[in-house]
Formats: sequence, C-alpha cells, structure tokens
Amino acid sequence: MPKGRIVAGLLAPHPPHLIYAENPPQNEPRSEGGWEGLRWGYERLRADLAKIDHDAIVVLSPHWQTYVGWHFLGVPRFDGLSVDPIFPHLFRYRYGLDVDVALAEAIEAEARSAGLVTAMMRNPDFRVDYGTIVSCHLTNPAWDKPIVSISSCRSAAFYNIDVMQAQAVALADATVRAIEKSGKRVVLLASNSLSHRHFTSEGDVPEDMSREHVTSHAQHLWDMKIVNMLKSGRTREVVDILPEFSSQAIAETDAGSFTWMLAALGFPTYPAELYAYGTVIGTGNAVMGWFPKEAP
Ligand code: 2X7
Ligand code: FE2
Repeated sequence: MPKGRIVAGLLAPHPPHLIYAENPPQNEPRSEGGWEGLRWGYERLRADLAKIDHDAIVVLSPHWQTYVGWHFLGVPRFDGLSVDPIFPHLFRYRYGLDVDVALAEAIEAEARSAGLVTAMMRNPDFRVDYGTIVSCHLTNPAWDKPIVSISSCRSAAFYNIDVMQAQAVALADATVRAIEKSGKRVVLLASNSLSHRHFTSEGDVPEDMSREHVTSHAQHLWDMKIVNMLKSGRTREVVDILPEFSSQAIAETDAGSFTWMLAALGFPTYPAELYAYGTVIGTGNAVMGWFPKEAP
C-alpha cells in the first residue's frame, strides 16, 4: 500500500450567510444572494480541488467546542437539521454526511498515544456543528467524500493560547502519522474566519451588501498582515504571532484549527493560493489553499 498523504490544506471559513446566499436545496430560508466575492472564491477553490484525487476530508471546527480533550465523530452516518443558534432565520440546513470512521479512529489513536486527551463521539443522534457543515458544504456541495470531524478543544480558554498551540501541533503530527499509515489521499480544512468581531445588529435584508464592511480599520490591518504573510509563505511566523493576532483581532484562530492545518502541512514556505478575502457581518474571511507537491 502506498503511503497516504495530505493532498491539500484549505482555509475554509464557515459563515452560514454564505450558504444562505447560495440557496442550496438543503437550506430552508431563501435569499437574493450576497457575499459574491467569497462565494466566487469558493467556486474557484472547488474547481481546483476537482482536479485532485482524494479519498476523505478532515475538518477541525471552532463550533464543536469540547473542554475535555479533542473529540472525533465516530459513527458512519449522521442525518439531521442544523439550525444556527444566532442566525436561525438564515441557516436551517438538512444534512446527511458520511464519516470515515477508520481514519477518525486512527487519528484519535495516534493523538492519544502522543499524550493528548481524546474521545470518540459514538452517539448517532449527535447534532453536527454548523462550522463543520458549512465548510464541508462550500468545499464539496455534493457531499460525495466521507469526512473526519474533529472538535476544538478549548485549551485557549481553559489554560491559555500557548497550550492550545502546543496541543494543535501535537494533533497535527498525529494526523499526519495516521494519514500516512492509512494509504489515503486526504484534504484538510481549517474551518475558521480571521478577524472575528461582528456586528450586533442586522438590517431588514440580511444580504444587503451596502451594509457589509470590516468592523474596524485595526481588524482590517491585522487581516491584511496575516494574508500577506501567508501569500509569501511565512506560515511559521504566522503561527508565532497567532496569540497576539487572536487576542487583538478577536480572531477565530483561537480554536486551533488553523495552527493544526499549517503544522500538518509542515509549515509551508511556498505561497498560498488566495481565492478570496471578504467580510461577513464585519468578520474577516480568507479562502486559501496549499497544495503540497507529490514526492517524485
Ligand atoms: O461562525 C460564524 C463566523 N465565524 C463568522 C461570521 C458569521 C457568523 O458565524
Ligand atoms: Fe465561526
């Protein structure tokens, strides 16, 4: 069996507004569109991903929050209705998704033997979080690949962000070891926004783009600093300044998803593909991709 490998790492943010704007059959509310820049970026990402053979998608989501360790979906199939707790008028999505349980168990076992606290989620009625659902839908709306979904252990909140970073790197190493042993070709998704301070009020038409802008100039400057560093391959430096970025820009990177993905890719020094940057209710979102070269 050939060694498995990561074929792509994607920064795949999950504002539910993007699904609302697309009007897919799974989502009940209807819209007139909106946030086209980000959605067209996702379109280009999907076109690139379609050229890359892959067996599974592994996603780490900030909205599956666990305080005792890192959890993994461990049931082959989940069906349900996901309703966004803050935006129930925009996101009521009927999902049906397949899980690569063997890969999930393999990553969990590697992580546990590296000393991380872990658990498998074996409840078939568990409601899958909207971060996992939105990032997976926007990356693969056909849902024709099994996923592995990993929770965000809130070590940044429970201890501090340095503990989160150390654990996310250990989880990344475990993820790589499990993927290599599996023989599979795998896509990783870091499901998170960049700056994350959002508006506290909404207009009558949520998709009215005349209202959309970044929350503050400071948030914009932080996002541009991070995006420009990623575009020029400075991923290790990004992870080094991530604690400062996460606290000053209230960034969603405190979840560990982004550190995990960049570490699993081996802190790439080649430029990232930037598909889009755009704001959603004031938060900063970049859709980006890293495509490691196959060893000759
Ligand atoms: O979860 C989110 C998010 N990360 C960004 C924007 C809007 C809503 O939800
Ligand atoms: Fe979020």
